[in-house]
Amino acid sequence: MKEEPMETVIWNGLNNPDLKPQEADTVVLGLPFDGATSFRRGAAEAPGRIRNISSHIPPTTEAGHSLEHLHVLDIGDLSPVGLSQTDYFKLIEQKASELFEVTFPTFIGGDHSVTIPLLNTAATIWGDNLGVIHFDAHLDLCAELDGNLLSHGCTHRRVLEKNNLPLGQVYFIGIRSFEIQEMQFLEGRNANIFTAAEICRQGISAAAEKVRRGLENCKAVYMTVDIDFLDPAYAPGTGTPKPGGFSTRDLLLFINHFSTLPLIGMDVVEVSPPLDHNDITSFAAQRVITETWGLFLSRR
Ligand SMILES: [Mn+2]
Repeated sequence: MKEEPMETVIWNGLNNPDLKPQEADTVVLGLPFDGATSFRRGAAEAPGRIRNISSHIPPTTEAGHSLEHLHVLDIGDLSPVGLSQTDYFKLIEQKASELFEVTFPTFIGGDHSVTIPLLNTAATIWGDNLGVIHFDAHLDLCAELDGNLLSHGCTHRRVLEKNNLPLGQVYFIGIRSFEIQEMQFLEGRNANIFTAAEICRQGISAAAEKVRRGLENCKAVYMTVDIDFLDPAYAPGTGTPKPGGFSTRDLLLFINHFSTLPLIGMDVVEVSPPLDHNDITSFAAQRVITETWGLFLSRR
């Protein structure tokens, strides 16, 4: 039996390596960096693993819609080897800027620090027209963590202080962990924080509708999915799991609810294959990515 080359079977058989980025509905870029974690590593292996398992999944959504019309281009990984974190992030900004200009980029981390250059780039392009959906157990609003200003716990703090992205346009969904310094930062500030407990009380649809209404006037919305938004039962393979989270079904319900928002790009971060069991976490990430494509890109 003749084996298909790997690059054409990944992404549910949708990847077309002959496309130019501007011809693609989405360009996939792996960011295999896990040097800014506060606890356990392994997220650098996520892009390769998620790509790999994507090869056997049919090009359809869970609602039974075909994705075969989508033009997907996976340009591989942007390697951090030999670079300082600062230099690597400059490289990410450069690449992200090219991609945001011509397509819908799908970034695969990596730890959540890689979202710092991604959001900086998006905020530079869209300014205060940008809204952000942040699925996460954590706020990532630390001033520093373990002495690292570019830690995966500092993502939004760095973006907020550098650019003109207002705190009120970031929606923090699924939060169930607070650092003391984050609570101090939030004193006297209005942040859109939807805690896991509050979402459970309200129900997913009611909470999602509040987020959707809050973002409906934004001209561009970026979605960052830290896989630890999910309960460790649904995503055991992650560096800083936090019990009391959500099912994969809940996450897909949320994303479905946002399908009318002008999504301009996404990332999925913090999947750590060495900490995973039977690829549960990588499969969840893969599903989130292709369901998001089905919901948002099919209309383009
Ligand atoms: Mn997190």
